[in-house]
Parts: sequence; structure tokens; C-alpha cells
Amino acid sequence: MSDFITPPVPPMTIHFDAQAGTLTPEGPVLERRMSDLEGLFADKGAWDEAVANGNPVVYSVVSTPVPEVDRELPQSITTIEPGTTAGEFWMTKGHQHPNHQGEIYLGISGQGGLLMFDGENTSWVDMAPGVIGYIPPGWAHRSVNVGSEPYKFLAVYPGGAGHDYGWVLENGMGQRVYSSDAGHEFAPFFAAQA
Ligand code: M6P
Ligand code: ZN
Repeated sequence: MSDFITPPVPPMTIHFDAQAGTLTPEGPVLERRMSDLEGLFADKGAWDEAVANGNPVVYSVVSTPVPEVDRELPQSITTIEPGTTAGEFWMTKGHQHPNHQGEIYLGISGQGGLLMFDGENTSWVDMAPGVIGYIPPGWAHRSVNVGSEPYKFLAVYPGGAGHDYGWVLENGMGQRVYSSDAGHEFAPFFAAQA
């Protein structure tokens, strides 16, 4: 094992409770409020208002103790609260992996979607409990809660994958996802309005 820059963590048991949507033991927990999603919703006025009106938690990410280090395989459960900002469904920031590595998402509860964009084409996976969405290398990815309950999914990804948020701010995600009578509908991507 001498060629590891960071020594690997020891083998461990992680309990995944799909009903409760928990991982035990827990590692780092991340909470993203509306103010953390600057420049992502199309309607900047509505986003400003939401930040001023309580700045709600939009999503949280609970990880296991497996670190985000090259050659490890970390996991996390993300919970996106239900809601819309000027009709646009609440979502994660979305990111690209700088070195183009794959990732899998497993739907746990609620109704969501996995939006992927490779800079040219978009792809959408309807995420429900038991569905695995596969993110191939080179596809930026964002999760969206298209239901009225919290949407939870498990992510498993290479520890050295990284999170390039600038790529999404620069290139967008190809499409936006809005609430509609039929549930959800797509609109062509356009940058956030000032
Ligand atoms: C999943 C994984 C994480 C990611 C999280 C939130 O749990 O893909 O790596 O951090 O979703 O997404 P984002 O980083 O785009 O806010
Ligand atoms: Zn990722």
C-alpha cells in the first residue's frame, strides 16, 4: 500500500436505512440555503425575494466518513426540499467533475430528476425509489425535486472527482425544469436575469 498518497480508510460497515433515508455512521453534513444558489435560478428577482424572506434550506447532503480523496469511493444522501422559485423547481447547484469521472445516483424517496449536460446535449432521468441514474464521465449533473415531498437520493462517486461549479455557471445545464399542470416541463436554458 506504499503507493497511496493518503492511506486508505479501514474497511467499515455503513448502515443504509432507505425508509429513514439515513447513513450510519455519518460524516460531514452540508446545508445549502437559497443564498448559496446565486446565479442559478432564471428569475433573479424571485431568488432575491426568497433570500430576503427567510433564506430557506433548499437541500442538504449527509456523507459517510469515507473521505473525498483520490481512489476512495465516498457516498452521500442528498435531500432536496419541495419548492419552486418563480415556477422553477428547487434543485442542486450542479457540477462537472474536472477530470471527467462517472457517478451513480440511487433514488430513495420522493420524486426527482437527474439533469445532465455535456456542453451540447441534455439528458434527463426520472428518479423514483429504486431507480439508478448513471452519470457518464464528461456530463455535468444537477438534481431536481419535481414533487411535493422531499426528494432523497444516494450518490456514490470517485473520491478524486471534485466539484466544478464554475463550469455550470459558465455553460448552464442545457435546460430548466418548471412546474406545470402535467407535473413538470422543460424550458430551454437561458442565463439568470438581472
Ligand atoms: C450528490 C453528489 C455530491 C454533491 C451533491 C449536491 O450528493 O453528487 O457530490 O455535492 O449531490 O450537489 P452539488 O454539489 O451540485 O450541490
Ligand atoms: Zn458529481
